[in-house]
Amino acid sequence: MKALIFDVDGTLADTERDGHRVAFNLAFAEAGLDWEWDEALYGELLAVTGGKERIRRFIEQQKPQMVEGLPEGDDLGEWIAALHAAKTRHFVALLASGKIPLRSGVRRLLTEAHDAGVPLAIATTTTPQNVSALLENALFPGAESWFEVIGAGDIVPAKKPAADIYDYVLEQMGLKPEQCIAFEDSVNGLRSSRAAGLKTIITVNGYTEAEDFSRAALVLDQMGEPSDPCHIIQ
Ligand code: XBP
Ligand code: MG
Repeated sequence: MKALIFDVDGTLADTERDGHRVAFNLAFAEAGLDWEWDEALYGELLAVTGGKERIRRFIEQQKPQMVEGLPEGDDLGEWIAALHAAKTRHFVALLASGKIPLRSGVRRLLTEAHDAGVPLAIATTTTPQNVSALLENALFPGAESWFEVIGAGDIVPAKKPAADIYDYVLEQMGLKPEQCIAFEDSVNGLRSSRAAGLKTIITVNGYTEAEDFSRAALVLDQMGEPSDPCHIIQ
């Protein structure tokens, strides 16, 4: 085994419900939009990976009067990008406040792998700024140096469930999929890692526990600690 490759959101930390979702709503309020993504709606919108793509999908689903006055065409793309940049600023601030801890067993597993000299990498849809802020604040300052490659966000043309981000990480590390294991939390993530040929371990969370993980090598409730062990779901 030549490397462990980790997804970020939902895998390293439970970032969606109380992190990204809250940051989106703060950015909407700041922009004077009367949009509010509650927990249920956000759970549906999570089917779309990528924050900019998720905002666009929301706009496409709205009745005309909810989105009247928004720019059209390329201007809409720029408007969404600016709104998403504001959301990222709010999310980074949430991480800096220490509000979002690593999930159970993640620090233990990363530390054991690092100490055993097993290379680590990240393959995520979220933005690089968010990865840096999570590692700095929830793991330890300078933790980015533990990861040989951090593949994040717009670095690839197609986001998960496309294989692109995992293919990118494998290519950057000069490794074959059969030499690595991927860690994910969602069916979109599993589709991506499997499309790249990677054996995948899933740790489910509130938003993903009902999804179809039949193509995973192992499905757990968490990575777990000796005092709070994981349970094998599948
Ligand atoms: C999950 C995603 C991301 C986050 C929001 O990424 O799909 O879009 O929900 O982050 P992963 P951004 O599970 O692959 O880590 O707004 O920065 O996209
Ligand atoms: Mg995820």
